[in-house]
Amino acid sequence: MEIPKKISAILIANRGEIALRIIRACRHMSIKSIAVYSDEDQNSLHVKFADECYHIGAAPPSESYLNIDKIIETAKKVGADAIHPGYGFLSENEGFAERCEKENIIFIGPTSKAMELTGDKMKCKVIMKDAKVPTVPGSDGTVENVQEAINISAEAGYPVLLKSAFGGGGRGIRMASDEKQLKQEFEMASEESRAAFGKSALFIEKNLEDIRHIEFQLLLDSHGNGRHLFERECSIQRRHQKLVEFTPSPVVDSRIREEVGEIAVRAAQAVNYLNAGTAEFLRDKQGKFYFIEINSRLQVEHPVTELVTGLDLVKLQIQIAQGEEINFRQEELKMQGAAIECRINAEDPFLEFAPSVGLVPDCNLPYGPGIRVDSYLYPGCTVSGYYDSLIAKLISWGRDFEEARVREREALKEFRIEGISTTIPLFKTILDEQNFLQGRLSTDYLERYGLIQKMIDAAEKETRKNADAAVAAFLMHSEFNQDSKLKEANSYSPRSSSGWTGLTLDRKRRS
Ligand code: MV4
Repeated sequence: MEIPKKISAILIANRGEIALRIIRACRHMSIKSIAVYSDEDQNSLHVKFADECYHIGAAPPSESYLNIDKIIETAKKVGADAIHPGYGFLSENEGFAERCEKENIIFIGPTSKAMELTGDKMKCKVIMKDAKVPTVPGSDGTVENVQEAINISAEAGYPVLLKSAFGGGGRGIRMASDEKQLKQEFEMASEESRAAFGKSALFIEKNLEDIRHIEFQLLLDSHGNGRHLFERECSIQRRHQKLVEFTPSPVVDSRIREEVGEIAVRAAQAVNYLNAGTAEFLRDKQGKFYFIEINSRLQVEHPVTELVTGLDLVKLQIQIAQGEEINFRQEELKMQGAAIECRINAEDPFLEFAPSVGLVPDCNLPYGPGIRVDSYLYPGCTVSGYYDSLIAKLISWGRDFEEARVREREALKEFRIEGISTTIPLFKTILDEQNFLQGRLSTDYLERYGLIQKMIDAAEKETRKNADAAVAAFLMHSEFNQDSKLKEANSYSPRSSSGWTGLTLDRKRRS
């Protein structure tokens, strides 16, 4: 067998918080970290933190972080023997992994062949059925024509979903409640799939209702070892973007964890998966788990798993990539406590999550027992509109869910980011919401329980409280300054913006 080569320098083909996360792992392993950056990221923290940094192009991702030729050329020129793709950008691009393989650069992730299989949901599903991994009832591969679609749907039972084999993040999914609708949707879905992915490759699944998204973290090495690192509950999402992730899931006990975890490892082994990955499941209200896909990357929410296992997933990725064997048995892994992550995005949750970019003149990150912040923010930094809106991950750990929840909530209150809008107000509302507390979650959690309205109500209440405090302070002050101008000002506001009447103000003044 080939003698495994120790990695000495890693080029990080990414930016933001995940680039920093990877740089830290490099430092812990005495590996040289090499950052690349676009015009927009000249002053970004990953550039300042890395051992070396190289400019790779203009701000648009296609000219920098997605520019395969430029990244490979840089890696070779500067002597990087491995590339870590992070998440997003080139992380799930099998062509990029293949290019690395050809150029003799270690791609820190699965093989291009495994990525091709995990990227093709339909091929993947057929393999899973053969491996006795439970999948959603529906077609065994692509559905070529309307008649076939009708037959399969009748067997699976309506409503059904038409899914594109090359979709992702909810793209290319349509629902049909009956045969008539199926006929219409099938034509439109074929068209859409052809426009988006160049080919019409549709499959059909029974539509599962009232579902949770629960995923299992996986690690597989080149010696044939496969482990699962337990589950993450990711049901709280908006438009297929996860907002809050935590572990353990309130609907997973140790028996289910063991059972579904083993299925997840089997799923990964069926596609010869290597390195860190995630098996995604949908859980229906009967409590049945259905495999939907394997994500062939390190995920945004990986810290939640790190906090309850004590493992360093990026370090493990690097060790596996350089041929090392996983040095713990499944039975040795113990889930310790609970962890919660909120993805803080530079978006305005009061304005339908419109991106909010620009200078952050000042900020304060929270600290304290059980608090971890993965972020690229610093006072005076700039949030770019060219890239995704994730600016910080706030992760808490507690001995149980309640302790983690309180720590997370209080840390959210400490978090201050000036100059831009963020999703923090929404998280404050979620972290105190009854259904969240009770673990009553589903992929439509936000709409089902009116979380946006609850956030707006809370903000209005807060504004009112602040206005009252301001008026009270003003009046308090005016008592010691009984000049006519101030008295006049008081009489002009019989009702403050907060709804306080003059009468209530008077009562307050007397007390
Ligand atoms: C489903 C489904 C219901 N039934 N498949 C959306 C994205 C893709 N990863 C899978 N998705 C879904 N597939 C069947 N057969 C519902 C969803 C779905 C969803 C899944 C996970 C997390 C959030 C979601 C939000 C809406 C729909």
